[in-house]
Amino acid sequence: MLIKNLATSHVGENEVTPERVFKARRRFLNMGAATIGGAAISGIAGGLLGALPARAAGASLNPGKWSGSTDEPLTEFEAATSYNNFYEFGTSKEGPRLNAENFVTSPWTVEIAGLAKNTGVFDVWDLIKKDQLQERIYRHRCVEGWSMVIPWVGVPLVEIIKRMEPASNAKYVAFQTLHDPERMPGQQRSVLQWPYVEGLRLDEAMNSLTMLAVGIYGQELPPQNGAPMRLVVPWKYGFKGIKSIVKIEFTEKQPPTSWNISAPTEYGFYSNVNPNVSHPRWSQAKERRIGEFLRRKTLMFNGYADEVASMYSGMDLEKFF
Ligand SMILES: Nc1nc2c(c(=O)[nH]1)N[C@H]1C(S)=C(S)[C@@H](COP(=O)(O)O)O[C@H]1N2
Ligand SMILES: [Mo]
Repeated sequence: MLIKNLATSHVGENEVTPERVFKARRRFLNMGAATIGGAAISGIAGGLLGALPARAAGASLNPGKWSGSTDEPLTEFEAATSYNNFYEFGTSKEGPRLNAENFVTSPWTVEIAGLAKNTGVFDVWDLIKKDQLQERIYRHRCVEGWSMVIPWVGVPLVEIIKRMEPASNAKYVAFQTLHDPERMPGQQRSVLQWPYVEGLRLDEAMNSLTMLAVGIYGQELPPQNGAPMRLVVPWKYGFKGIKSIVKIEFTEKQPPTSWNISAPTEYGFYSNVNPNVSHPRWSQAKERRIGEFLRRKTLMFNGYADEVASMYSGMDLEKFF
């Protein structure tokens, strides 16, 4: 019953028209910003923020550059921060920005638990050092069929994992979002089992592309994007990118994941972007880049096959979807 309702609420992008996003795109083009280089990002973000009344800009960050960024045009800041999935703050795309506006994310602690040497409770800004941040521009694709290009700011998860010294029997990493229905009103409804949980195999977590992000567009994450810290796994569907993380645990067994719990025939543990394996209710062959009108072909592993395909060699990706 619950699963049925849920399954219908997570619809393919072809069934919705993100009209406000296209409007935002036109405004953006009117600003005459045709190309955006890494250096111009904060200026652009500042300009777009200026167009948004009554919203304070997040604290700015000073990330170092990273050579692997895609050079595709960035999604507009406004679209990336107003067209979100974050069920803790409502199931619509606009809900998270409106309902998370006053979500307080400071102070914030993260528990590191399970099969590792250096477990404990850390302040998020002890875990993630502000002078070690990197900016990485990644493609971001939702299973619903839309995609974006986002300049994330954060650190490779592998650096944190190495500091924690996982035990030899640690095979997976489990992640958990804050559970606090007072502060996250969406948790007062059973649209998902709370708290939101996700997981990666240890080698996936330690792949150099996997990031813990604390910012976008040169500033701290807005609440709707998962402040203060969220996961970014660019070759997987967006739902693996768990937001507002309070716990990271090293485990021996494969951990449960929220979307798999809610609709196991639709969402598997791996959730790799795979144009050859359809979602049961719609094809994954194409996607709509937010801000563009024509769909484009979805790339295997979201275009990151060179970096990640070897982790899945010998696996039947229709079975391990
Ligand atoms: N805690 C939590 N994390 C979450 C979600 C959620 O509902 N709750 N939604 C996921 C989904 S379906 C997507 S597509 C991405 C969206 O990230 P964005 O809003 O920054 O684009 O967040 C993921 N992380
Ligand atoms: Mo998603």
